[in-house]
Amino acid sequence: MSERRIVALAGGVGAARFLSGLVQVAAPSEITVIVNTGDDRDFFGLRVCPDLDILTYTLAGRIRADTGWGLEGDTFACLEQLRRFRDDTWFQLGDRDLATHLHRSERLRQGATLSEVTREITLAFGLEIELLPMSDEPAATMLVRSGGERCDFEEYLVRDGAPDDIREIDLSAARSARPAPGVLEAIAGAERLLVCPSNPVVSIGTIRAVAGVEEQLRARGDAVAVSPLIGGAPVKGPVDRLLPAFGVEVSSTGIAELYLPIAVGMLIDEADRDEAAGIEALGLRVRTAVSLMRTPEIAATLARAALELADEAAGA
Ligand code: FO1
Repeated sequence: MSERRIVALAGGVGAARFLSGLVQVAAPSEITVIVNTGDDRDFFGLRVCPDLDILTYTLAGRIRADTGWGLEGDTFACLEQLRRFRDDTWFQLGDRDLATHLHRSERLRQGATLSEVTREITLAFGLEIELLPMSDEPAATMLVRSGGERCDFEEYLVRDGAPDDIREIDLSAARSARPAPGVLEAIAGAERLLVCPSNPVVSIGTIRAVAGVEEQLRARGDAVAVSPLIGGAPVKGPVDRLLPAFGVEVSSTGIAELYLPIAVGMLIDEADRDEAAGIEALGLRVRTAVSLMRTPEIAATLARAALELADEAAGA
């Protein structure tokens, strides 16, 4: 069990599985997670923070296992009833999940910051790990589709099923958002800095876009990133449709190039071992590992490998 201060950059499902491994090999009280809020938006007047909730529910052991989001055993009576009044009910918000959004929305209306409410919610779920939203200000990722229309990330991913029609990814809201309190300090003070296996563009790229964050990450340049690809394909989510829109090759090598300015090493799946030499030639230390986190044990092994690579790079 390591006692060093670990900071991790995280998006949703892949990061949640990785972090449930990390808390087995490092003390949760020593871990701070900086979480993407680019997917956040209102549904029915309620503020929904998908990645913060996916991490919270997963780390609390309450996540819905088959989807990787929402609460296990949840029901959808409220959503069913809403269909009587409207047809924009494409985002599956369960009845118990709605309690989180109701509480968060009222606290925000009372003037609490997203950081404060996130702390209340994670403590209510008994978490010791610290989740920091990347910003307390609006930072929604917007996508421009091939016909020129703009939409938010959940409209693209869930309403439209993530088609291959992205013309542009607009992170300008993140760029004009200030980092939440503690974010820059956490990065500067971290003994080990990890990038979870999340979408490098719309989960990690959003965190990097927040004012002042990229400079901090580059000043350190010692992050260890876990590739979200296996055999050049994403385990979940639209990485293969988003990377090309960002001008990045859909491979661990392409992702390595994206992370090069902030990283010292990278974990890639064993299926991509033939890319290891090329990634090392870029200047990154590379380790291959089993990265399909089918069990908590596999997640713990992956997290341990990431920490060992970070220790090695730090000369520990
Ligand atoms: N993803 C879906 O593909 N379909 C859904 O209906 C859906 C509902 C949902 C509700 C709450 C929540 O926290 C996440 C939810 N997600 C759903 C996941 C989400 O769209 C993405 O996984 C994250 O935004 C990307 O990390």
